[in-house]
Amino acid sequence: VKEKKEFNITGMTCAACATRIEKGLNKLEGVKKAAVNLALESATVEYNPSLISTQEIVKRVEKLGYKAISKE
Ligand code: 9UX
Repeated sequence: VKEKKEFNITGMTCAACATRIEKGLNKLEGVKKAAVNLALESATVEYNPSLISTQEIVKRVEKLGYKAISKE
C-alpha cells in the first residue's frame, strides 16, 4: 500500500534544513520517499499507511525543530 501526502513545512531557513528533514523522514520505517522543497515550504511524502501515520511524520518533523502541517 502506498499513499502520498503533502505537508506545509515552516521554520526552514536554509537548504540544509530541507536536507535534514528529508534525511530524517526517509529514515523512518514506512516512509518510501520524502522530498522537501525549501522554496515552496512543503514536503511530499510517500509512505505506507499501515506502517506509519501522518501524525508520526509530523512528530518527526517537529523533533527535528520544524513545523509540519498536513495539507488536506
Ligand atoms: Mo543551518 Mo538550516 O543550521 O536550520 S540547517 S539554517
